[in-house]
Amino acid sequence: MILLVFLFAVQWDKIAGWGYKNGILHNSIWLEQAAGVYHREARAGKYQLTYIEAKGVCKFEGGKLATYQQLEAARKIGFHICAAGWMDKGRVGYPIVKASSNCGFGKTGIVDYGYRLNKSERWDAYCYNPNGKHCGGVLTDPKRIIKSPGFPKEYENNQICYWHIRLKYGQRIHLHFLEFDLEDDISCLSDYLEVYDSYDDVHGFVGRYCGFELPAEIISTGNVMTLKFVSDASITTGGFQIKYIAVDPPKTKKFWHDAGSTTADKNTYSLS
Ligand SMILES: [Ca+2]
Repeated sequence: MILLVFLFAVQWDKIAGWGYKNGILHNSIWLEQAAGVYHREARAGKYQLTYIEAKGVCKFEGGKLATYQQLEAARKIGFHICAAGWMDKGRVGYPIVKASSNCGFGKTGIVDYGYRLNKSERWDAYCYNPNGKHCGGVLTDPKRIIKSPGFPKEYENNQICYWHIRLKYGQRIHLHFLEFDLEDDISCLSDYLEVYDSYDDVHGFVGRYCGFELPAEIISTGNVMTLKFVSDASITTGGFQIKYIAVDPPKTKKFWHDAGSTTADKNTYSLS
């Protein structure tokens, strides 16, 4: 019995690591989606979710683990992911559109690992939710505009979005707030944007923002940054637009002088 309690405590610790903090589930990283199917990996990285955890990740966002047929339907419109994930009923596989010897054994189709007997194996998750409010993503372009979902329309209730900016090693990220309007309250408990100077939303907390005052510009210390947007169940406002630009490592003093000016937004495109 003591052993059981101990095991439970260890297990709970693990879950708590990617689970609830301040009433919010810090579940996973949104990666890609098509035809209502999403690929998600745990915040801790690739292949970290047991079957139960994968189910929980999808359920929290109002979806379910995708069936084989749903994954195949997504694959047919170009959903190609080189990472095995849990599907409905404990099946594991991944969708391959373009044959490659590095991934999928040179075949196309769903690479099917079958129904797993051991549900404690750790994989990613494929969720299905045709009504999901999609937001967030992994951004690797040197510049981009990040918008709250639906911008310039008001964002919706009950949103959680993560944007992970990952640039080249040595580069830094310059965040510039263009427009900002989130439900205002003193402690930003209702709707807020959080900025983290790190890969996740645990380390490197920079600030939590709400209301309609434009936050000051932020420059990362490294080449990764995480933005997290949360809205609660009532009252929405205009949302935000944030531009980021890659700042290359300094070469000369002159470079730094020039770093603030940019040739352009001509290549910038938006993501909401
Ligand atoms: Ca709200």
